[in-house]
Amino acid sequence: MNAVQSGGNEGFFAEVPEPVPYAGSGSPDGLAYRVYDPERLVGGERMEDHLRIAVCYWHSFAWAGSDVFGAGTFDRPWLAADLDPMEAAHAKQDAAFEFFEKLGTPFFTFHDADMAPAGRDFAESRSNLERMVERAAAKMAQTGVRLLWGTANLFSHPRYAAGAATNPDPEVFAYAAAQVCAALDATHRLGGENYVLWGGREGYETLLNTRMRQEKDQLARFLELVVEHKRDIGFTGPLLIEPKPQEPTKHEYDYDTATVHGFLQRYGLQDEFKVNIEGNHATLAGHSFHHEVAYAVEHGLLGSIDANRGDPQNGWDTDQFPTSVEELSLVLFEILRTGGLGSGGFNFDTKLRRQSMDRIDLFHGHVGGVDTLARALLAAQALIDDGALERARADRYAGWDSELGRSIHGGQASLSELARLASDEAIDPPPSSGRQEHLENEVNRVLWFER
Ligand code: XLS
Ligand code: NI
Ligand code: NI
Repeated sequence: MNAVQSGGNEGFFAEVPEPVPYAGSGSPDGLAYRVYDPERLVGGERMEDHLRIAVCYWHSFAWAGSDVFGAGTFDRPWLAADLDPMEAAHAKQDAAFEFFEKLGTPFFTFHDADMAPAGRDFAESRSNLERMVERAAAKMAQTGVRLLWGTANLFSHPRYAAGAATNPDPEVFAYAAAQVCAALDATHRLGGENYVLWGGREGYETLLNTRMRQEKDQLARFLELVVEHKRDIGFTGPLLIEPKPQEPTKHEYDYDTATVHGFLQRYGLQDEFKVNIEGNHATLAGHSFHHEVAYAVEHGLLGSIDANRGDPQNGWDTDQFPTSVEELSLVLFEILRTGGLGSGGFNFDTKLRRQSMDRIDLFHGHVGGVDTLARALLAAQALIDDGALERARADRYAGWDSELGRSIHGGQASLSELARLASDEAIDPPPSSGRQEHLENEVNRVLWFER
């Protein structure tokens, strides 16, 4: 049986004949959801609508499990080297949509290069993409699967070794612009709800050959062009920047959410972009996932989430499936506090380990990740309903509602008046406990005993 035939009548995932069901907490079946029940209401909203889960095309269908030391290990017949590139792209798309449908989650995400093979020149690449996008549109109509976001791969091809928008050569900038133009058109055609820009190689390897200021000006100009094109074609979804501190470059300009925020403000782009926060990128930047999401929420920048995790003993982007309810509960707590993800979602930007070579492992990874998110959602809603954290925060800052607090914010109190107050009234505020351990216990009370 050749590779493409193996996706024939039985499909590529014949071991999973039916969509993964919700079977409840007692189920010993590894291919059933124990927590994720799309219809279950949480805080008045369906679980599926809260989480808006997406499967990514790249790690799951376009990667054969290679690493820098060795070749691919995965059983992925649609990636066989001897296939005709368009035929392989069709088989890959068949496998992807069969998987999306059987997993039963509502969305997917893709890069241009994941879906369609490169042609001999840009025009041929674009036409390959257009053909694959039409085919995807038919599959979406058939299965009901929707597009959370699209993006352009501006990092794999050797032309992008020195960056795309930040390349010293303006022809590379032009090529990248052409690619984003086509990828944004494709996203729009497929009814995508957001468009993502991850600047993997927008950074530097060495400062010895780099004009940082010029490169950032180029990046800002590139983003302006994307905004203009979005308006021209009538795409209404948010544009999202995905921060990451390094890898593949030694230093990425979009280091973390706060850096992206400052960059956007400096170039007057703060109303045009939000962020797509990835768990493993947060920890690479020396932050917690919770920190990055809280920063975005508090500054009105939260767009969407790439749900994954790193390995605490490794210093790189291992992109593992999330397994920590504790970590994700706090992430979801911040998201629920702000009223939800809007048009964003939880995208599984996740890779199997290289030894997980069977096709069925793709199900195990995703089913576990989805259940972890679902469990965390229940815990987060319980934390909101419980109110202990919110009450403690309100108490801690209550002084700012006093006359003094209001006069400081209102601009009535000058530095010298505050000095006078401190001396005339001999104010001597006592230090007060932050109650950290107590609050940690309160979180665990909810995580452990919430039903
Ligand atoms: C890589 C990024 C990438 C983006 C999309 O580290 O996470 O996968 O999500 O280009
Ligand atoms: Ni990502
Ligand atoms: Ni990543």
